[in-house]
Amino acid sequence: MLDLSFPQVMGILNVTPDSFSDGGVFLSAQSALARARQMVEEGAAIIDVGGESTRPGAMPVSVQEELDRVIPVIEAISRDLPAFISVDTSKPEVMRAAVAAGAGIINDVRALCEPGALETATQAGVPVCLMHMKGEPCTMQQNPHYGDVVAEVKDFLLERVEACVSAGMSRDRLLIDPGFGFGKTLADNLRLARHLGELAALGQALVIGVSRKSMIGAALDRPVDQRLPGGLAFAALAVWQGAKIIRVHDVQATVDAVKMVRAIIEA
Ligand code: YH5
Repeated sequence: MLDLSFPQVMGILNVTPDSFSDGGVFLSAQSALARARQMVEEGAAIIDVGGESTRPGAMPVSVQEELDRVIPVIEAISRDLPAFISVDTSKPEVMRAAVAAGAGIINDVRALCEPGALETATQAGVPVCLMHMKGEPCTMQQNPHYGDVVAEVKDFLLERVEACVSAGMSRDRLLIDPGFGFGKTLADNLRLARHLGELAALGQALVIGVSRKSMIGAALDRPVDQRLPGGLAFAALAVWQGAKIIRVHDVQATVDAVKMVRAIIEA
């Protein structure tokens, strides 16, 4: 199992043609593998392979399309690289095939809420990251509203953890993620960031993903290619508050930031 006694970096591997952060360049399994290899060399412990775009306004992808995108890449990474593989999907069919192909973590932005997902993930027997999202990717940024965002996210994640445990999953294999940018205003995201310690205190390994997201753009007024310093500051403060997995595009810089914070924590 993945060692989470100290924080680890998860490298994002988009295999979507419409993913503008990676320019849609990593479409073939070979170039995806090359990108994964680079992220492992830079210190990523986990490679998160995703074939569905969950950016605001993104369109749904068919099961077959998603399988065609992610399975060859997971097989290649599993064969060639010393890394854990997570599969960023909400579809039971993709979860099943991905785990058979070598994925060791299911990362579901819909927290196993899709029909059949909870049963499939339980059967698969691998750790699962449960993420909070309000609404669906196509509508989630249309006027999101919360009473107390920290309490709502916490209650949702606890409810999903209990649903997984009731289904037969072991509690120590459940990771939680507040879902930065998923149906949240900038103020909501900042409040969550300020209170990450409360989520870490729930006892499940805490995952966060803010890399290059609009919330950094909005906080700093920076375009997508100038959000790394903001992302590093965010990662450092997340690790300080107990986050165990940081999901990013920029692995090397984030590994250094995480190592620096770790050195201070262990001083
Ligand atoms: C996450 O937070 N996010 S996909 C818009 C961007 C940049 C990046 C430029 N999957 C998460 O990465 N899984 C995604 O604007 C995730 N946590 C977990 N566990 C969205 C993404 C992105 C979106």
